[in-house]
Amino acid sequence: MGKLLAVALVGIAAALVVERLLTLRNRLNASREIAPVTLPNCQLIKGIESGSEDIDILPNGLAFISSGLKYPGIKSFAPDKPGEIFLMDLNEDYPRAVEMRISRGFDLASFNPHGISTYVDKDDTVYLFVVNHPHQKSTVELFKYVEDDNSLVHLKTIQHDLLTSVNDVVAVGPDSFYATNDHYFSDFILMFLEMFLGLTWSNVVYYSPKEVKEVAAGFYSANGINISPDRKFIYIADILDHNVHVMEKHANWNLTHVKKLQLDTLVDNLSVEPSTGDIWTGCHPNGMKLLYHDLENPAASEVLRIQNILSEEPVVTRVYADNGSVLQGSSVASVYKGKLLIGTVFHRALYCEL
Ligand SMILES: [Ca+2]
Ligand SMILES: [Ca+2]
Repeated sequence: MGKLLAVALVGIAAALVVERLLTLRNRLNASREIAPVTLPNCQLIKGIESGSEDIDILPNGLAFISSGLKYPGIKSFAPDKPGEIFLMDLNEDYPRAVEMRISRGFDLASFNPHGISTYVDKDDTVYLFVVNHPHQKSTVELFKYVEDDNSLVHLKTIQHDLLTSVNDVVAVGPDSFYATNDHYFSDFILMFLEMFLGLTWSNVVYYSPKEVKEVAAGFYSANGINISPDRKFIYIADILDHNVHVMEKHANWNLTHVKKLQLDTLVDNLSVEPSTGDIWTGCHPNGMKLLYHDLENPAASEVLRIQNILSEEPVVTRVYADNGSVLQGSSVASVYKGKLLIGTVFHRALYCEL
């Protein structure tokens, strides 16, 4: 009887592991292949060789690009090189990416930039918020942009017990923001276990110097976050649940659920086009290829434009799709006056004229 029970328990455990593996394969869209969607006027951006995970464009056409992310379990083409911020002026006829100088007093050697967000204050001061992972920790670095010499002055490093595994931020003031934690755990093994077990412990946190609080929870993995042009709604991508959540922002900074738009791809960062309110996303059609980097079978890229997300029938358009032969692992897409920038987690960046 004892042996029978042991065999039964082993059988149940094995069945549970197989069930979890199959569920994880679905969460990663592991069997999806994509049909290409090409754009006629695109070129790879010179000088960006090891990632352009997030891109934020100011209303005047200056694009900030974070580059050189080192993230547990994900490929890096420059594992020993510190990360960088590039600047591109999209008003130029042939925009170039220029590496920005960062002021002294900031530890550049451990700079590992991830999600970014800009904020233009009433006095026109431009602030840049950068998620940083020095030594695999999570901080948010606050910089001031100095136009005269295209440099960034480091103002402060923000660390908090609720900011554990930060992926992206959206600034809502000169020193306040919402942040997504893509996992509950920050340790690599525990992060993988969290994903394997399909736990929904990922959340969104509001941060200001006076108050820090969780404002949304229950995500498989909250990733990109952004705000509507009227600043009433917050958009959050759940990368492992293949959707975009719309949440209403309240006077006390709490968020309440409005709706969720289901897609068929792993949605990474979200950009909002100021003039139309359209959401542009960089997506991973197949997350397995992103996790298991193989040059013979690289991670693909996919850009979606979501129009009228608040309406009964939002319109989702696949603007660009590539099997990785041109661009691997797209994580962001952002537009300015008919010009599209597509960034990637660890690969290059693409500039297109629409
Ligand atoms: Ca961002
Ligand atoms: Ca991201």
